[in-house]
This record gives sequence, structure tokens and C-alpha cells, in this order.
Amino acid sequence: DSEKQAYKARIKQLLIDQNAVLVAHYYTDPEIQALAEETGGCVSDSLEMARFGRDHPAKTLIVAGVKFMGETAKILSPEKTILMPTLEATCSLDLGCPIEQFSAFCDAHPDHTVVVYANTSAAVKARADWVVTSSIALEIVEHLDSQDKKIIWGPDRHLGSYIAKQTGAEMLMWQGDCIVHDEFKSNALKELKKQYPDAAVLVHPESPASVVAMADAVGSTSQLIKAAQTMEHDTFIVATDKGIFYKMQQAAPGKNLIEAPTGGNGATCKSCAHCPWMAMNGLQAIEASLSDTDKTDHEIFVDDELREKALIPLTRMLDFAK
Ligand code: CIZ
Ligand code: SF4
Repeated sequence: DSEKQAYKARIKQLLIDQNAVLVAHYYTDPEIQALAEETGGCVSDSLEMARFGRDHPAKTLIVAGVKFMGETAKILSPEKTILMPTLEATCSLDLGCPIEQFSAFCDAHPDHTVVVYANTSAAVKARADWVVTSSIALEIVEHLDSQDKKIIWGPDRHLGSYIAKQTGAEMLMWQGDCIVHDEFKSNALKELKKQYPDAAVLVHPESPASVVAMADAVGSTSQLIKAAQTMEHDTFIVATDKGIFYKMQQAAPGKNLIEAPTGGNGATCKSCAHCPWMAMNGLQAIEASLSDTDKTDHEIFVDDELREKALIPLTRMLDFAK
């Protein structure tokens, strides 16, 4: 409508005036992803967001995603101003892995290599030997396992179990989960499969093992988009945040994309396949992050000492991913 158009027009002008670029995650709302595309920004997973933000010449990055993505951007680009539409946008994995407890867990197993998911605070990253995203986790754990390293994995227990199973690596697991993926239900998925027997099932490995077990393809957001594009099937049942449908449909035009069920057994969903924190990145919030003269509610800062420590495992990942 016209109010949205007005916000979009203002954001476009502000991005130019402030030498800023919009970096959006696949799980943000379609109109935010479209705006990032239209303005020369990027839409991607957290690994690619980090790379794009670091390498882009803009002075300011607007990170439409959740807090750990803003922090990662700041760690990689301390000279840039990092703004977020709202600093309230966090992640259940980050919340469920407080540094004091996690650090004590690591201290109790000093002979283990600490591998943490990107969905963590700067402090947790600073305590880690490796940071990984879901698009590169399997390769990095394989690499460590081939050197006979014992691994501490945090915080996503589903992703950790999946990787341990695939690689055979010995992994001590932190018990966190993503409130969105944890809600996918295998029983309801079986019922849905009966209605669409020819559909391929695409699953993000933050989902429960029973759902992963039903997958025709398991992978990170980028890998699932690729799967929808390259697999022969006409219909896909997709178990990840529904924000992904915007890019997946672009990549696989004409194919039929169906949301995997989050209910089943009479249970109702809480997040219903859309991350409530990702959803906070609306047009109004983006406009505010650029136009507010007081940036207190938007700007990301990371303590210098933490930043330098967290940069080490993050750089390790980016170099490995090259
Ligand atoms: O679930 C998330 O937040 C994901 C998939 C992040 C990422 O790595 O892009
Ligand atoms: Fe965190 Fe899950 Fe939201 Fe991703 S989708 S930001 S893992 S709560």
C-alpha cells in the first residue's frame, strides 16, 4: 500500500545519503528481502552476509537479521557502523548459551576443541576454537575428526547430533535448540507425504532427528535453495523458516513449494515456521535505524578485547570456506 511505498522510498534515499547498504537474511519477510535486492544489498545466509558486509565498500551496514549477525558484522568490520532495525531481535540458541555456563562446560573438558555455531554471542565465539555456520559445519567437523580431535559442540543439539552421525566424530553436546526448527513434526510430515507422494522433502538440520530422517535433502538455507533448483521433483515440502520461500521460488520458478507441518498430534505451533525475531525487521524499523539521530536503539558495539578474540575462530571459518 501507499504507506509501505513511502517507507521504501525513504529507506532508498537514506541508504544513498548515508552510504549504507542493506544486508538481509533469507528468513526476513519477503518485502525486506526484495528491498535489499533492489538497493544493491544482499540476501543470504549468515556466512554470506558476513562476507558480503566485510567486503562491501559502504561505510554503514544495516543488518536485517538477528543480533548475532550484527555482532559478527562488527567483529569483521570494526571500522564500519553496524546498525540493526532493532537490537531486540535475538535467537533462542544465543539466549540458551550464556557465556558463564558455556565457558565452565569448556573448562571441564580442556582436551576438547570448542566448535560453536555462528548463532552465539561474541563472548561465546571468543571462547571457541572454531565458529561454523550450517553451510560449512559438516566439512569443518570432518576436518577436525580426521585429526582425531575431540569436540565440544554448541549450542544446537539437533545440528550437533546430525553432524556427529554423519561424521562419526566424538562430540560433547550443549543442549540448545532453535524454537522454529524444533517444532517441525515427523508424524504430521508423514501424513502430508501421503498427500504428496512425489514430493521431495527438504530439511534444515536444526530440525529434530525424526524429521531429518525423512529428508531427501538435508542442508543449510543456501543448500536447500540449491536443492529445490537442481532436483528433478516438481513439488517440495520444506522444513525451515518460511522466509526462505521468497528466494527458493525465485531459484525454482514453477515448482510447488509446501511448508512442512509444525503441529501434529493435536499440538499447536508457537512460532509456526517463522522466527519471531527475524520478523521484527520491518520497514518501519529499518527506516528508524537510518533516520533516528540517536542510534542507541540500533547500533551494535562489541568490546575490543572480545572482538579480537572472536575474530580468530571467525577468520578460521572464512579462510576454511574459501
Ligand atoms: O537458523 C538460522 O538462523 C540460520 C539458518 C542462520 C544461517 O546460518 O543462515
Ligand atoms: Fe535463531 Fe532459529 Fe530464529 Fe534462526 S530461526 S535466528 S536459529 S531462533
